[in-house]
Amino acid sequence: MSHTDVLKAAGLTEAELKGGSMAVNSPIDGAEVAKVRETAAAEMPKIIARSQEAFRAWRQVPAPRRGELVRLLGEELRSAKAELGAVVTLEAGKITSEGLGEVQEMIDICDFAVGLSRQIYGLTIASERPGHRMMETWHPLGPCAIITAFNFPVAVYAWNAALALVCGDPVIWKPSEKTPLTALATQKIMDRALKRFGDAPEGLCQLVIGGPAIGEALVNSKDVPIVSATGSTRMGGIVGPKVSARWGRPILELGGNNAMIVAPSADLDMAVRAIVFSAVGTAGQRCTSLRRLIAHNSVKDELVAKLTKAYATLPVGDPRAQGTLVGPLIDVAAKDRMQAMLGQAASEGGAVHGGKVVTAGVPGGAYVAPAIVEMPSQTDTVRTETFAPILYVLGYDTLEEAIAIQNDVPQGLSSCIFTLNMREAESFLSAAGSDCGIANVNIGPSGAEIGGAFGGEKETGGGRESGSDAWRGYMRRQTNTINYSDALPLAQGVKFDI
Ligand code: UN1
Repeated sequence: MSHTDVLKAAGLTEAELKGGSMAVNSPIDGAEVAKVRETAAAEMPKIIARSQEAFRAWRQVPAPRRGELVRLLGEELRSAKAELGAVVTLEAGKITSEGLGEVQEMIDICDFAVGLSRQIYGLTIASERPGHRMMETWHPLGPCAIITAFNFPVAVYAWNAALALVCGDPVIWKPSEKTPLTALATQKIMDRALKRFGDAPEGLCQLVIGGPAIGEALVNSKDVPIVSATGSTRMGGIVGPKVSARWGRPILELGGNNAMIVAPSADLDMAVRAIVFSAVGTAGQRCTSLRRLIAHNSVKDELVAKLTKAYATLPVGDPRAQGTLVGPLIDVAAKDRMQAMLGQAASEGGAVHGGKVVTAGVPGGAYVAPAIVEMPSQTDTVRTETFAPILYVLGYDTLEEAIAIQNDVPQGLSSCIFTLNMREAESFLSAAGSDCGIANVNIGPSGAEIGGAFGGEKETGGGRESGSDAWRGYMRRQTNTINYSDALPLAQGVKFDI
């Protein structure tokens, strides 16, 4: 199928594809596939006002009824899965299975949110005063801006939108400038769900397309109490303080520098499979991609030998072709950055295996062979997140040392250990173990299910999205004390008789 056919199958019209000035290129071949209309910065106040108006109506709709909209969205996503997955592949360069997996992640979070819409529970708390009862109630908070990155162009939107909507918050979505087409296609799916729902307020789910000026309008507006932003630590370092300075609530999911510790008892064959998926899947462009391998010195050489062998046969190429495991990088700049970082690692004493630019047998675009780099120590290059398939390998002798290396980076998203030793596994998960938001045993650091809270510490930004009780970030908590007695006792035994 041609690019245009893929886009048309997802419902995008000629006017949407040609009606603007913002060029969209496919990483598959670098070709320009559309020129979409940008939202003007001057339109933003009206868009935000519309969202506020939608909020006033939506917050009064019972949560289970709000869940019905998300249930319909899940249904619509199920029937559009193949078409939307293909747009993800076209625009983000993911292999077919990962493009479909991303849509499945949207469906999963919709299912989760539908259940949640009947489980927005608060506590009942024992009061110290006779004839009193305490409880807490969770209320909608207001418009939620969702700023997403190119690498998960639709799943991360769905994590936020599905929760925000059942929590009673309208959404305004600003996708990456690199992936507006998946956003337009998703918005059409959402519009179908809204139509079937019937009486959702206008402006409940809005999409804005463009660059920093649009994002800034959302970040700076007091009428947007929640700003959920996914992207680089640099971006989060600007967005977070600005939102906090106006007393808004930032939910940040920023850079990761995810590691795997491979202990002497590890099942090496299983570790190899986990390493290859998490280090080269999505061409190393997941926030959760494996970037550092910390292997016990007794198994390191054997592991590197197995890995270099596996890497040598990895099918790199057109992500639409059956059998391809490594698609393109998002653009030429990403490829250049990868090459520069490999040069830097080599100058710090790294032994580089693979990592070359691939030009033969690919349809254009920026394709690379994944790299393994054996490093003498954890240098600043290793501590830097490079959004490309580079796997740095370090050795260790004691678990304590391995955990110290694992934690000695600015980011704190995902981590894992491969071991069959229970003491090691539990130490890794303990308070003195991994300092990341995600820590796994005998599973790689990427490919998390939606049921857990997703996010990380330190420069990863501290936000939590997706499952568990991440929904609380989209609501305000109200503590209620109710007096059903005929007296007015004061707490803490204070006397104040008049
Ligand atoms: C991201 O890279 O921003 O755990 C999200 C994973 C996916 C989500 C990644 N479920 O790899």
